[in-house]
Amino acid sequence: VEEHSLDRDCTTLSRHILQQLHSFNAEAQDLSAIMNRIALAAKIISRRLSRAGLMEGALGFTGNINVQGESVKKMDIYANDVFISVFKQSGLVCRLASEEMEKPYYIPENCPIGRYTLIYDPIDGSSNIDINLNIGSIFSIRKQEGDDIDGDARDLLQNGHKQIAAGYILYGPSTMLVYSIGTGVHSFTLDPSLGEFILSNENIKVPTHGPIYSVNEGNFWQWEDSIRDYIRYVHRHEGYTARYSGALVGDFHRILHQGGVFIYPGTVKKPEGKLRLLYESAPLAFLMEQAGGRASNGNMELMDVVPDALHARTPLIIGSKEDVALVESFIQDRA
Ligand code: AHM
Ligand code: MG
Repeated sequence: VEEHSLDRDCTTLSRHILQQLHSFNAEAQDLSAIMNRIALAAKIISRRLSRAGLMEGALGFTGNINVQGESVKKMDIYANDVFISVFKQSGLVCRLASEEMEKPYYIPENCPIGRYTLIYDPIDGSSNIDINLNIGSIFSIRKQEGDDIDGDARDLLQNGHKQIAAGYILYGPSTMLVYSIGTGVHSFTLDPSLGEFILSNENIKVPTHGPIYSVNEGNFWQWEDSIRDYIRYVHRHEGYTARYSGALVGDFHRILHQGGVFIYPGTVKKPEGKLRLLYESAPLAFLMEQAGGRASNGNMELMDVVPDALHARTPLIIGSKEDVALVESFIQDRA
């Protein structure tokens, strides 16, 4: 027993990444170093969140409106800055693009050596921050293509297959980090006493069908008929249960383990839905496919969607294969 628990404590995120890489070329080393920095960001954000309710001025709004037209919270900015800080002087990441920044942020001392771009949503589920409910961070890593001399980062406007790694951090009762570098999906739990992420589940596979449907039904009046048809179907059949937390990362995490589908369709007010392709939908699509599930925008595979702007939005249907296909069949029926 003693030996077993020691082995467990030693299966840290950094060791795991090296095991997954199977090689020691330059890219493998870069990727492992990048993931270690992300893990540090996760620890710093997690530390602040666990005390935010006790700290003067950690919670609440900044009074500013971001590029999305949403009110910015202090934790959004804090978390955004943490990701920038951990990559300073790393020589790894030259550009960072996030929900909270209109344009990519360049770390001059890392350019042009840093050939990678980190695209992230520093706090996903911002409405949960001030009430101490689960929130997350989402990240995606892409290789910079071309020189980006104009600083317009046009090479980021490509499909989800360009991601070389993706993952999220879930700040819940414990802090978890879930990642994929294209070799399955693996989850880690932060042991605060060790300050390390320790392996929880390797090669997570999503069930092909599950009971969860996760959607903001308050938008029912704003949906197209096809989505209403699907929800009516669910209401009339046994075996479904609704779960919607207001934080995509949490809802996704549940579906990853229990199966089912998360849907954020287009609405009257937001025809492309709410979620952003590059730092919300595409990274989670990468993970869901790696776990044996699917992601779609209703008409095509989500991984094939090419954004026309850094902050482009897309409808999202993601989860178990059969459940995603069922939603799509209602869309096809109305097409
Ligand atoms: P955020 O990154 O600004 O918090 O927005 C994304 C969040 C998702 O986590 C969540 O699924 C969705 O927005 C909830 O939106 P709504 O309140 O419209 O249902
Ligand atoms: Mg956000």
